[in-house]
Amino acid sequence: MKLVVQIPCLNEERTLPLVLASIPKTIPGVDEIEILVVDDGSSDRTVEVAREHGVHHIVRHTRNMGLARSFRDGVDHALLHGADIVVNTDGDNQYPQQRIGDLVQPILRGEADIVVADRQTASIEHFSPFKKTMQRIGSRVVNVAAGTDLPDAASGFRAYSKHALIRLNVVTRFSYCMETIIQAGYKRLAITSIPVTTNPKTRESRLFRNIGEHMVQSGVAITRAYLMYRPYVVFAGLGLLLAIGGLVPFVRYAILMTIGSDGSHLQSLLVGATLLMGALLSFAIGVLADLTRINRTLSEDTLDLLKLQRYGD
Ligand SMILES: Nc1nc2c(ncn2[C@@H]2O[C@H](COP(=O)(O)OP(=O)(O)O)[C@@H](O)[C@H]2O)c(=O)[nH]1
Ligand SMILES: [Mg+2]
Repeated sequence: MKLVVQIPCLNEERTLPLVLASIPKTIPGVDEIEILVVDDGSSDRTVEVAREHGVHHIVRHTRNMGLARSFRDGVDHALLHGADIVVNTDGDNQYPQQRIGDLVQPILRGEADIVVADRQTASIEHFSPFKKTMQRIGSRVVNVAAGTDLPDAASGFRAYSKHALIRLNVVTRFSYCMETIIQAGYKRLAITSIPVTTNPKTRESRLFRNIGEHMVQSGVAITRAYLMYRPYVVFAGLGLLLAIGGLVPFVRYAILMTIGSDGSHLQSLLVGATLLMGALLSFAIGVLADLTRINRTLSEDTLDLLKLQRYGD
């Protein structure tokens, strides 16, 4: 059983040593623990610091390619080097690496494919009430979309089994955290969570300048993932709304004509017809999107087989 601890880094020379020092050297049930730093085009001494501390693997991007891409490249490297479990933690020492042993237990016991560390955001002091509320709502939206029940969907401190990593295909540039959960839910991977306490804040977030940006990007990521996996829900829902909205003026027109009311009431017909056309369009797009989804499922099955060949069983 080999565990690779992956740390995506963008200019983390200051905090990386703290992260590395707190990664456990032994974990019951794990034979080998290796550390992988993904340097995403840092301009500071992140890579030198990683080398000085004897990190086993360094994946380097010559320029910044974003967190989702870094996650993918890191996972590819880890699996190629025989990882059975990959734990992801951040380079800013926000997460308690000492808990990695607990994080991997549900996977070792064969009870989970993904374990998400719940930061218990309600009790984090430096989170504003607004951020806490947004965090709760965001997690709920993800849970509804994924059919899961996770308290903290945005947490980046997670363990993934090899099986989960082969099944997951990250495609968006931002917020891969949300995307992976929705995909995992759709692909019926078992996700669970354990509570952890985070370390004091070391610096401001680099991924998001403010909560507004965080919300917009998470919203976009969730919508995209939803459209990718359950497009018919979105388009059939929209089509139904438009159809009902379109039928009302038609019925009104019919009633007014039957009782022989004055005037032509053409506006009703016009509004009704436009809404019904919108409904039809939405249903048609829904069918197309669903066909694309089927195609996507087939390509993903092929990709699974390719990955199994690449990484071995
Ligand atoms: N690969 C990569 N990692 C990044 C990038 N921006 C931030 N990170 C890393 O992602 C992790 C989380 O970033 P952080 O700024 O702490 O965001 P937070 O999750 O909002 O606290 C840290 O390990 C950063 O070094 C980026 O553009 N690319
Ligand atoms: Mg952070």
